[in-house]
Amino acid sequence: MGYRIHPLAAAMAVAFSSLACQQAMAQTTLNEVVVNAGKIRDAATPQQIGAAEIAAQHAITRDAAALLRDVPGVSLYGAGGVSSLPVIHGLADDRLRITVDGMDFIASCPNHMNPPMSYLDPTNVAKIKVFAGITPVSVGGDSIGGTIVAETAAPQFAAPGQGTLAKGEIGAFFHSNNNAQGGNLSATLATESISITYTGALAKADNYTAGGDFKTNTATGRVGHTLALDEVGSTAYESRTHTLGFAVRGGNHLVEAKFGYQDVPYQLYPNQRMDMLDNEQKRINLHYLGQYDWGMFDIRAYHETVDHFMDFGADKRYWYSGMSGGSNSLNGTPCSPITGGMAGCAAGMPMYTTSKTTGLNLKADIDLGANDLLRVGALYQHYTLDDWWPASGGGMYPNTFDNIKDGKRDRLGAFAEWERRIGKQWTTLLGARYERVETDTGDIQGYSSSYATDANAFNNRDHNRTDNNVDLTALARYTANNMSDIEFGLARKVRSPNLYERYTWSTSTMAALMNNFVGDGNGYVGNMDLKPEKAYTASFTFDWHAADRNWELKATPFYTHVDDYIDATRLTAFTNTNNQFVVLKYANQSARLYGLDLSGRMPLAKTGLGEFGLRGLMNYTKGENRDTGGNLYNIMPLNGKVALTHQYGNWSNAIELIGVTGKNDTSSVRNEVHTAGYSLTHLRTSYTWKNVRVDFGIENLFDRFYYLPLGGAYTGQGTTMSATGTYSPAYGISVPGMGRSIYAGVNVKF
Ligand SMILES: [Cu+2]
Repeated sequence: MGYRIHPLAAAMAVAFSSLACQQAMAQTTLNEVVVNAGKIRDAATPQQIGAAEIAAQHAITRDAAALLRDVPGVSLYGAGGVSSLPVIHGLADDRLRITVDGMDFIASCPNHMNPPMSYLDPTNVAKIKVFAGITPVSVGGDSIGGTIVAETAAPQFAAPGQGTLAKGEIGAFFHSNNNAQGGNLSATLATESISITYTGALAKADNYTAGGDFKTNTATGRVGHTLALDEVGSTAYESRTHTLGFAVRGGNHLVEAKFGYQDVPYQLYPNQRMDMLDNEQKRINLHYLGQYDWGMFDIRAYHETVDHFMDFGADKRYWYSGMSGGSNSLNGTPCSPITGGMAGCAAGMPMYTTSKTTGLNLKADIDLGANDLLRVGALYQHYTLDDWWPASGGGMYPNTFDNIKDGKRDRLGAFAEWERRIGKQWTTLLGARYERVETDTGDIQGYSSSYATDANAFNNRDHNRTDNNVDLTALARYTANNMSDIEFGLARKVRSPNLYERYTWSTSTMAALMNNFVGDGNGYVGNMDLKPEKAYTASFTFDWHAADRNWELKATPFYTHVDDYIDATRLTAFTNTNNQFVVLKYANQSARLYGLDLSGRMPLAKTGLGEFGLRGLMNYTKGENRDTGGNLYNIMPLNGKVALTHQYGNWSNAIELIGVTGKNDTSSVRNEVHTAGYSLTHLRTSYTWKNVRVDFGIENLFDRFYYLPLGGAYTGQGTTMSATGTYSPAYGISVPGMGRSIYAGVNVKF
């Protein structure tokens, strides 16, 4: 364990802290100019995570999805260190609509290593809205669960008469457990009508260690360095995120151009066979927002390219005795199979993915008098995907393996939504959305003739599929008095299969193991006959609160039935296999999910020593496959969180207690591994002085060992190509959570 702070980051923090005393100039954002306060109280009230909550997380996490962990109803699938997948009420990944500055990104990787939120660093997120219950059709589409709307900062302009606005922010952070460190910088230069902003962030971490010893398998001669007994293999990462924004405003009009570039040189995966060894995203986002007499008009055009590369990372470069003439190093140099098969090392298995996404979103809010608002909009998205694996050793030659070739997924949609206020107590919302989703691929080939049976069967069929999907939402909000609100609604939502679900074709165990975006260690084979998933959801939110929201208590029970839920069935060869990883084929079945979120907060005492308060959260979700009677995969067991908070002047402190019950309702078709219950304690403190914010804390104070309930199966070290666990990884180990970690962060505004 090291405690070294990057000298550059430290120097930058010191240098810029001298600027801390210069107060930021007065400024205005577009919202003050363009948006007048909504005449109608929104029927849907998403959970909103604002700048203050996000700032409090800067020192704690580099994973933008983790900013959602205190949102009722949300949990996270573990993945790479900066790319966990949000889950809302048991539905995750592509089942949610997740937008980043209004753009719909699609994970382009057979393991979904680059989901939408992974393109954001927490330091460049300004606001996140989570629609966990009923999602209005205006923010939904091609999803059956909730919606997450993540936004970077709105452009800032100088106030009238202010001249030039120049401001910025710089920060650095450090975590002791995995030596995670990094920094962020943002700078804005603006006049009253033109604004330019840059934001950048760097983050880097080693493998983390579990609390206490972890059952690692060192029997098979690991190449490179030897994992410590408590080290969790394949959890290191490095990420570099940059955005550059230009904005011009005049009168009631705003035009923006935002450019994004992210490069992730490596992000290792403890629950996948492969590691992400390069991911590059480039994006352009053009936006117009205007206010007219009749309402508001919003148009956005975007283009994104992703270049993704996978192979065995540092902890999976394995030599094993079954290989002819092998050794785990060559003249003392660790094997480097990635760069091309040094003699005696395990062969690498390069895998490439590229995608291009072009989209157009139109939205108009039309005022129909004081009590009625009509929202209409349209969406176009054109997505292309290629996923190929060049010939490599171990029988994977002489041809390139086409996993998805010339893949295409196009969406064309339109919606209309009518929001109405009835008296002082009721707001209602009715909406309908139509989407046409067309998918297609070209013909494919395997590495060799031994893949011919599957390849011919695939190539002999027509691959083009078109779905016509209709979403409907009815939502009402009733304000009984100044202390209670009820929000309730019904929705029908439809999602078309993604390209990997529909078009991955090889039933060979090796290829199937590569196609897995849930991290359960199993292999998956696509199914061209998949139909879209259709979900029917009923949800209520009871919201009791003080008139001034000094205290509040919210309860959200929910129920969703899904027709044609895309679950999976075992290939024949694995029908009776219950003690190893298996190969599954995607299949439409029916499912239901239900549960309850509870959340609340209250003041405890105001004393001479400051103000004390309590915050709490509880989530329960049950997911069932109605065809088999089994459980759905990766459902977060009953869990809760209580935080005792303390505020004294500029000091803010908290003790957080987290309790999670054992995961026993597991998916038997996947041989999903049970995890035991656990509890964790975190200590947090922060001090804010003028423009400086300092954070310090200890996570997992008592260094508890625990397994992540949604972290998937541990395949983070060893010959990770095995289904049986003959070599490491042994079948049946989950991914452990992080042991004790001290964190520190500093942020300076100038
Ligand atoms: Cu990948």
